[in-house]
Amino acid sequence: MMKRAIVESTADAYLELLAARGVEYFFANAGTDFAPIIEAYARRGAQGQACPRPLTVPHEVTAVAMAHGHAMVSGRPQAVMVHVIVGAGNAVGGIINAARSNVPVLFTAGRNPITEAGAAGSRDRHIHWAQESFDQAAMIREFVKWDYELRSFAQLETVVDRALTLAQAEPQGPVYLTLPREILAERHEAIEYADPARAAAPAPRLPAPDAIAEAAQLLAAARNPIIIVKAAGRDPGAVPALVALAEALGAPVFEQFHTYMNFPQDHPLHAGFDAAAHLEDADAILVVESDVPWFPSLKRPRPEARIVHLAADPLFSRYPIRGFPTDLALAGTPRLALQALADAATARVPGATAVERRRWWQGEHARQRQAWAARARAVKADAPIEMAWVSRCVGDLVDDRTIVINEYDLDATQARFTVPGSYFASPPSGGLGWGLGAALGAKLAAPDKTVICCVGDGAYIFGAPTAAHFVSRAHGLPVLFVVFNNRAWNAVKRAVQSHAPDGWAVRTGAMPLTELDPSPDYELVCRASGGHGERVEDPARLPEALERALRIVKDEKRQALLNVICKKP
Ligand SMILES: Cc1ncc(C[n+]2csc(CCOP(=O)(O)OP(=O)(O)O)c2C)c(N)n1
Repeated sequence: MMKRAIVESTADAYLELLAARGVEYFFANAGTDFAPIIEAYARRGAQGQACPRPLTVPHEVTAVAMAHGHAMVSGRPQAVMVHVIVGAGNAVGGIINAARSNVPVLFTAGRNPITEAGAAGSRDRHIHWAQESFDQAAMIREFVKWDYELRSFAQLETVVDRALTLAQAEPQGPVYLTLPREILAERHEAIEYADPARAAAPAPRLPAPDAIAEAAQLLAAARNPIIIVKAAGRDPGAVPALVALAEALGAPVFEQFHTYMNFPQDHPLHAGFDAAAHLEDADAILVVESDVPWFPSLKRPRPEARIVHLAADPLFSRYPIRGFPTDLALAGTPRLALQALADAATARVPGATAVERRRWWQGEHARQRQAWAARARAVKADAPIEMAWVSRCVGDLVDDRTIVINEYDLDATQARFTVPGSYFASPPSGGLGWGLGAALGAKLAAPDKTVICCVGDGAYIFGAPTAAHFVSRAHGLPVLFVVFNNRAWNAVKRAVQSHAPDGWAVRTGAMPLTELDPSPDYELVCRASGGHGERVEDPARLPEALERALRIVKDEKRQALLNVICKKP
């Protein structure tokens, strides 16, 4: 059906289309290029017309991470708009994260006026000369699925629909649209467009039946099959399918470097977070949505082990190098492919075999959990506080309505995630600064859930905290932030230790470029935006401090931050 909407400009028509296509939020960090957009928002607001809700986000790192966080929870792409090349420059790290996480984002930037005079929107600020670039998308083209510059009003519907469908086509990811000010400012009276859209992302895909049968046969024939998974839980529907497959095989599931909740941690076949010790015993390995199932330089499977990779893009085709041995690659929607494999495996694996294997792994599962619990008990009274204890205390707060965003330092062995869509960890690309914004975006997408954001003190600083706390207050997004404060970049220290275990840095104890001392009073940064902020140094008082903070988040709907002073590495 065609719809006709009254508009005043291209910018106005653009907002009309975004709203019609279901984009709910417009995360914006504005500049002079936004003038026609802001004018259009004002008109549409005054006249009661639908728009994506505009949110001022005073740093691009936060804006992109919010769109990332929203989409990873809701599954729906949102719009981000930043200021020409300089705003895009600040956003690049976040776009790299979204790309490597396969999260759809409609990333947009104003395009500096091209004309020096003569058009509505021509240059009228001194920056308009220096902010033009030869190829605005160049700085980010490698990490978006598509980029385009809006060239005329006539193509607006096609461009918006193409951007949104490409972002949502598997493997999903960000797209980049630049919006020249003259085009946005052009006067128009109406736009006619198809409503609903005549554009669609490809439907979910199942690998060919004979490939499923071959993979099922390969796994069923194994004596000791194992499953390694990282990001299948990006689609919460993949979790029950993975459970069905693991049960059909009686095979353990290792969440290796996991970025999502993929498999219930309390399931007897959940075998923890490190498959390395079992690689040599495995004669068949199913690698599910995992770019890095092991480190070949440290430990690899036996050469004769048969290996199946299953993912939307099992070759990880945007990675320059990735050479994990592969006997069979299944490309398709993990939810469908895993269920098909489960059905095919059930028919091939004798029930008694699955039960016997499961019994063995169940014992392993129980031993593991006891060891993890013992670790928390052993350090619970340690001062300065051990991160394992912080993790256990945070883990104890997790219920069926909790979402945890983890950008460093929550040790998943000390928590128990059992609900799909309840746990999100740093993107595979590891661009720091993601956590705070992702938590705010998650809260926006799931306002009834409790959102807890775990960050290292380093990650906290990268997350543009003043902007994040501003957004929390300004847009009513109460989140509990827990800063695991070890006053260092321990990840960098660990890299030095493993690079040169007997080297100068280890022997002398001198590790320049890794210290975050003196540590700021991070709790005050949250308080500066009306939040609750508390510093915690006594391990015994941590549980009550967490509960107090959580009550403030839930009852008073105010953000809270605990600055937990942890042992310095
Ligand atoms: C944008 C960006 N810059 C630098 C790094 C390198 N880096 C990886 S981890 C890390 C330190 C993180 O510190 P913190 O959050 O305090 O956690 P910790 O390592 O102390 O556990 C750094 C600087 C990165 N991943 N991303």
